[in-house]
Amino acid sequence: RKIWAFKAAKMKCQAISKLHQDKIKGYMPPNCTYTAYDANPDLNRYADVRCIEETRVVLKNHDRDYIHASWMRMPGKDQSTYITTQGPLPETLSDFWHMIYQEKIAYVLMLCTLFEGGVEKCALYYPEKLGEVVKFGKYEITLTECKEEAIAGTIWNALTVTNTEDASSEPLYMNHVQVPWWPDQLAPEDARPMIELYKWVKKVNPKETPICVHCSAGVGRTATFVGIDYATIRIMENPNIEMLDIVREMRAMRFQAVQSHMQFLFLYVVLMEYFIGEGVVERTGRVDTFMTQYKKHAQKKLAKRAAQNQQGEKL
Ligand code: PTR
Ligand code: PTR
Repeated sequence: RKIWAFKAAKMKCQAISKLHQDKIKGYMPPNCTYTAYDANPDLNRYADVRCIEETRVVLKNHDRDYIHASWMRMPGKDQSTYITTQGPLPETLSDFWHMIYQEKIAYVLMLCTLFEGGVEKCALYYPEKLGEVVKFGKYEITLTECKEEAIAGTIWNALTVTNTEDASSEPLYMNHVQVPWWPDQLAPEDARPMIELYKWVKKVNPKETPICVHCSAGVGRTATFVGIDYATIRIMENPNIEMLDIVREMRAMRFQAVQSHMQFLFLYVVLMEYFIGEGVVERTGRVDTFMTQYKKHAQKKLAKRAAQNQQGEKL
């Protein structure tokens, strides 16, 4: 089934156009409110990245019920569910672990590094050495195994989380997978490692438990990754759907999902590569041209960012 050949050709012009970019920039769905976000400024990493009330993850039996985290449910039956969240702050470390324990998360995907360009993007919330134990609130987290077979340039560790205040409670065995090669507001030049990671996550994570994905704000990189799953399902349902509409739908679940134009382009490229791999889209000349243009654009932006980061680290 060549579902997407037509769309792939059409989108080349659309995706790059300024008009298209402006349509998505700053788009906020109507009917979303931000009550708990507004009430907890100290628990939000960024003053301009809100947390939607209607989809927020509510903490139970904890000091407070708020964390800057949103449910992203994939459309249709029997699909994965994601929790998308900001990189924990020193103030929210025990909230983060409470959420992981409460929702029995088996995989946490970290799409950022602790520091980027000399600026802190995420608090250290996990042990870094084999056997090391860290404690946040009532949760003790132990690094039990550094996995060797990590894929797509990721760092994969196994952690055990125990609730020290309840001796009868089960420990939680979970995996922490870090992608250290994706700078914020930008996107990788090559779609293939992302697809590899996406397929792997789909394979290893049981659907009964949500997958927790975070970066720094938890909106740009995070929702672009979750967007692979979401958009794949929506396009298979309706090959004529517009990517703009897909992003708008995602933004009703997570504020500023797929934050920048470059991430929007990247999502296109990932989907095309994915569908080409699945044999449902043809690699036509137009598709190739688009991919090549994207790559050049990405390389330029990434090189600029690397130079800025070097500058930042020197200061
Ligand atoms: N206004 C902040 C900034 O641009 O620095 C907020 C922000 C930070 C927004 C990072 C998005 C960011 O990207 P990500 O969601 O991928 O961490
Ligand atoms: N601060 C910008 C924003 O308003 O979201 C971040 C941004 C970064 C926007 C990159 C767009 C970007 O990509 P491009 O310049 O390729 O459109």
